[in-house]
Amino acid sequence: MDKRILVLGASGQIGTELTQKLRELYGNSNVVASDIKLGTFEMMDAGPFEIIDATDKETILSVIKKYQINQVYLLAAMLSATAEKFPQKAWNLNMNSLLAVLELAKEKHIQQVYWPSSIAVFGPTTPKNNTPQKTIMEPTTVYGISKLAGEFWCNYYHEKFGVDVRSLRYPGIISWKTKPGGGTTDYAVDVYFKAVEEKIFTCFLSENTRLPMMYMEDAVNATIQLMEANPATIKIRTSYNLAAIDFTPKEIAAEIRKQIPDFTIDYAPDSRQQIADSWPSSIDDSEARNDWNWKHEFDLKRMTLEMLNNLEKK
Ligand code: AKB
Repeated sequence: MDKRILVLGASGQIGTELTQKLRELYGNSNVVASDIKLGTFEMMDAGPFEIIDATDKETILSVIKKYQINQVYLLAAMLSATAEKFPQKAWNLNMNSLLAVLELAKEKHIQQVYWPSSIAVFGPTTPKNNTPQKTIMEPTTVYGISKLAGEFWCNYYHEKFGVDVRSLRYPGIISWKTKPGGGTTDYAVDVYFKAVEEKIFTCFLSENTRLPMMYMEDAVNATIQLMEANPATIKIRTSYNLAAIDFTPKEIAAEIRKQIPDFTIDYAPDSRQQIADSWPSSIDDSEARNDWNWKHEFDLKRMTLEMLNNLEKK
């Protein structure tokens, strides 16, 4: 079957690069980008673009029909720090968009769904190091609660209605093309931008806060690999643990200093510290590695070189 893809939330941090990669792989005209507002010139120029509110099932359906879409990547979401400010709005966006797309899949308008979960599904009572796939999950953020509920909705639609929905628990994602917005792991992107622009960075997390992270290229590859995998190999229909690297603000600063020796960092932890403290430090993703052969390519050193080289050119 030819892939005809709709990306909801295509202008976000992951959406931007995932859309670009999907267009490279499956052809520009087969990948419809959409967001609640207009996208960048590059995105709208390269292929079809539609304005869609991801919670509006009828509009999604009309676009599915217009382009004969068979796969939806749902990336619209409110991230952890913003969700704490707007809990109701976050719940509505994160849940209603997912339920709309799962219903469309159940009604057989589309054949496959991708939906991202997050390390935010874990909480302060979860084992912190090498967090297993199946463990105590008691999230204390609105975002984490919505992701955990979403995971079980995915599993429910799969078990009950045979919906082919696939999901990954992303760690913090780091990229130089599009900045994230409203997350707790965002410092790990900001630090590179500030290192190149001003050689100084004030970090909103404390120096020894260790969090799981991943370079964007690995995240995009993992996503597409999961969606391409033979359904028989997908044994988890909630969401897969996914990991690459983990580090602290102090460690990323030391790595940056190898390239920019006069870079300095100081620390002014804010409300996001509490969110970070409730999340794992590292993740055990052996199920993903065993079931569909996931492996990451970027370590901290390689990612730092890529980030700094690209930002300097930019
Ligand atoms: C956030 O910080 O909210 C996100 C996430 C880990 O899901 N980057």
